[in-house]
Formats: sequence, C-alpha cells, structure tokens
Amino acid sequence: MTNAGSSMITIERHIFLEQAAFPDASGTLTQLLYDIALAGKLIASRTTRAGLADILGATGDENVQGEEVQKLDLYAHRTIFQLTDHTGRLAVMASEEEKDIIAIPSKYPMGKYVLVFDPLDGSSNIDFNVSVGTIFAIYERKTESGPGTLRDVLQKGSDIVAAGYLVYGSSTMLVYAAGNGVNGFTLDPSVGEFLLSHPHIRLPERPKYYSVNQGYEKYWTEGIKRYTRWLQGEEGATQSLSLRYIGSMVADVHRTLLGGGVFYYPADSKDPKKPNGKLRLLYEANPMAFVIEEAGGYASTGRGAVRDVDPEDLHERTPLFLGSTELVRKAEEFIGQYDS
Ligand code: AHM
Ligand code: MG
Repeated sequence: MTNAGSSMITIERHIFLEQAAFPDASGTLTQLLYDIALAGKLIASRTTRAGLADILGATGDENVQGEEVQKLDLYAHRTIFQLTDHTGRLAVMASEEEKDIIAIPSKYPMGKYVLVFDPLDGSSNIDFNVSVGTIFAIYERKTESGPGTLRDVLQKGSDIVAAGYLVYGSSTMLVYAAGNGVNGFTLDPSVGEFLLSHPHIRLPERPKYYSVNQGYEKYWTEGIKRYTRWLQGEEGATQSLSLRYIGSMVADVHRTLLGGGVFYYPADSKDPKKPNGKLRLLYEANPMAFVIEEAGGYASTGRGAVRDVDPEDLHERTPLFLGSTELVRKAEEFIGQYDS
C-alpha cells in the first residue's frame, strides 16, 4: 500500500493537485486542510515529549463530558483554534472540549466552512504511551451570513465536505478524505513534512480483526453478544476473526482501515446516563464514518447509516459499527433480529 518508488509527494503538493481537479474551487478548503496539517505537526511535537515535560498529567479541571481534562487535550484544542480562527475560512467551530459552539472572534472575517473536532481523542491513554489522535470534519455553513450558529454545526454526516484524523503513534500520520478517496501521509520528523505514504486507501477484501471492549460484554444486548460470537466463528459463521482493542478510537479505526475488519462501540447498559454508548456523533463517529465509507466500507448505528442521523445536540452520543461493509451489515442483521 505504500508508494515506495514513486515521486515524493508532500501534503501541500497533494492537496494542491486535488484542488486542480476542480477548476472552480477557491482554494479555501485546501488551505483549511493545510491549517489542520500544521496543527497536527505542533500537537505531534508535544505528544512525543509527553513523558518528559511537566505537561504530563491532568489539569484537574473537568470537560463538558465530566471527564478529567489532560493538559495535552487543552494544548491540542487551543492549537487548532488559534491556527484557524483568524483565517477567514471558518464561520464557526465545535470541539469536544467546549460545551457550546465556538464563535469566530468578531475582529476576524467570517468564512464559509464549519470545523468540528476532537482535539485529542483517547487522551486517557497518554500516560501509557499509547497512540492518541485528532479527529475532524469540515462542512459548508448552512446559514447565509454573519457569525455561524448551532444550525451550521448540527449537520448530518452525509453533508461532510472533508474529514480525517491524525494519529500520534509510532509515527505521526494524517489520513483524510475530501470526496476523492482516502489518502494517508506520514510525518517525516527530520524535515517536518507530511509525505504521501498511503495513496488511495481501500479497506482490504478479507477482514482480519474485530475490535470492541469485550470487558463490557455483560452489559450488552442479546444481539451484540450473538454478533460478537459470529465474529469469533460461531452462530453459523464461515470465518473467525482475531480480537484487537487499543481503547483509543483513532488507533483502532486506523488499524481497521488498513487491516480490514470491524470496530464497534455499541449501546450498552453500563451507564444509564449513556444509553447510546460512549462515542460522540459529531466529532468522533461521523468523521470516521466518512473516511471508512470513502475507503469502501460502511458505518452504522446498528440500525442504519450513522451519517443519516440528524443531530440534535452538539455532544450527543451514538452506537457505532464501522469497517468492512459485510461485517457492519451483519451487525445490523443481528440487532434487527434480537434487539427489537
Ligand atoms: P475520549 O474522547 O474521552 O478520549 O473517549 C473516547 C475514547 C475512544 O478513543 C475509545 O474508542 C473509547 O474512548 C474507549 O472507551 P472504553 O475505555 O470504554 O473502551
Ligand atoms: Mg474523544
């Protein structure tokens, strides 16, 4: 899947070449993607030093989800905001770290795009040197003019213009899709550039792994329990898959994208306050669904395409199944049969 042997393509050149295919494009989206790539470089330079500096550990504050905020979360959040607020490309933003929508300061020009992001997903893993990531999606604004509103942010995943993620792992990668397939770039730290390393990513034909927090099995519905047994080769299955679960969504989805298989975080009865599971629709599920579907896969709530869900709340949660289409469809089948 790597492009060893072909000419070296930086992310800047790649985004520029993609834009050239659309003669009417203004270049704004291109610049916005480039802003995110730059933010990713800055965040990566911090995450790789996480164990060294005083930045390791929690601030003691809680975010809107009632979780302890790690300092790196805040750094990532601020970096993305500060690199994009003044550019005239955005009308409004939303982040996992902010309860309300994030307005563009009035001293700056208003743009036509909307950015939603999870600045540092999986941050509870930082202390264990496990990969974490940034997730983002870009929409066109719905309102005509003036500051962007909640209506601009509460859009269906099917309206996404571009989405992707950065994974801060053994290397830093940026994977994104803008309606023309999925491409992956690896950061070469010696020159500080993202280079195209994974062109035209497609989910492999033969799935390898299923990925779920099996520790929660006792909280699952009958349909999810049976579906998981089917993935393991029971319940009439003709194949059996290996289990891989990191507990850091970006890393789990990245492996699912490259290795094939299914990642899921179903609705469960673990926490009555979270009947739809843990993952957030706007800045976790939908962007990943867009990437997976652009690569030939499918993403579902278990009862239909996740990108068809009409969001009502900035931080709403959704059950999520994504990966190889036939495996995700099978989840819908089991849920339809046993959990109605
Ligand atoms: P976060 O946004 O607070 O970091 O939580 C989301 C993370 C995902 O990266 C991951 O898929 C999930 O939480 C793991 O949750 P669990 O520990 O319940 O399996
Ligand atoms: Mg998150």
